[in-house]
Amino acid sequence: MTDDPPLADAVDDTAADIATMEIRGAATIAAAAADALAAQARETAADTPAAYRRAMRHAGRRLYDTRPTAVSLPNALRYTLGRMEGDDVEALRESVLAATTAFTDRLDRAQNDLGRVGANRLRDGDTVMTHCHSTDALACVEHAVDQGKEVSAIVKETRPRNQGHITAAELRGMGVDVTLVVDSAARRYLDDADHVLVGADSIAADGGVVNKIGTSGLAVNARERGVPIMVAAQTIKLHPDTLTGHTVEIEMRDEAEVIDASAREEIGEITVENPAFDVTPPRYVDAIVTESGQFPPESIVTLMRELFGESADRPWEAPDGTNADSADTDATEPTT
Ligand code: RUB
Repeated sequence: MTDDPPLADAVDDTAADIATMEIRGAATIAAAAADALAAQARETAADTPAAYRRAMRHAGRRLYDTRPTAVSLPNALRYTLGRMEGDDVEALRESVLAATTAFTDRLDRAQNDLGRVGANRLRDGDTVMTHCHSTDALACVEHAVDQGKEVSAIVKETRPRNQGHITAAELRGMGVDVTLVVDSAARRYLDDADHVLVGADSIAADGGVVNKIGTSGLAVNARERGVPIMVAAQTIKLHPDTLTGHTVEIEMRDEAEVIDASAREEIGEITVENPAFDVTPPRYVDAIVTESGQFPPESIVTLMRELFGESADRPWEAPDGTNADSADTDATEPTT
């Protein structure tokens, strides 16, 4: 067993910002993780290849341990650390830096490409209902507006953290008319909506969509009202572990986001639960819009297999599958 190698400040800061949601939203988290790994790649002072690989994996684990639900984070680590190769420190460094740059470019391109696909589903004069704040979903509206279509939005505020306010501000920036509603008003306003448009943190092999808590209730209501449900999600949201029977962990957040200390005191002994995400079953989803085109949820598994094969590796773990890192040592290094 060896001591953990030092982390670049950018890794510690990014991990802290993801955990506290200063950095939030699946795509943004993935981009920030790639940037942090690039900083680690540049700054790691390791003088042997094994020490360098250990330092990079340590950074990967620090980032991985922040929030559990958005698979874009492990997929970012998979993409970048999975391309770490070389026989000396400089080659390893170059490979990680090339991978982080390629990953970030790919993210930007994917969002742009899926935005174009999603925009084709929106007609001039349509109204979308949104939940939470999704950069992938907003890319679809932005492209529709760029195509000259007039789009309006009914924006759910999205308790407890009100990410709907971010969505409302960004839509206004695009010149979209916005009506903000409390979450419980959604069903009433669905009659005025032509689409429900949401993003995703993870998509399971069966086409189930993991997104901000409240998405599933919105989808059920929308189906009942006959309003199509469109999920905008680039392929880094596909969760490869679900191919092998794993489920997606739903993050439980602090009760302080739901109720303040004095109200809690006043109410008396209660349990407060604060799940951050829920799962919308595939039967309530009409289309998943990705950079590779749009898919019915049932066929997303084909795309997932193409991209990940049958199983996904975890390059932030040591080669022996543990976090001990003792399995990866240079011949000249002591192993204890
Ligand atoms: C954010 C959320 C977003 C997805 C997709 O939750 O649920 O809908 O992450 O976002 P939180 P994007 O605020 O808890 O991170 O399309 O930007 O990846």
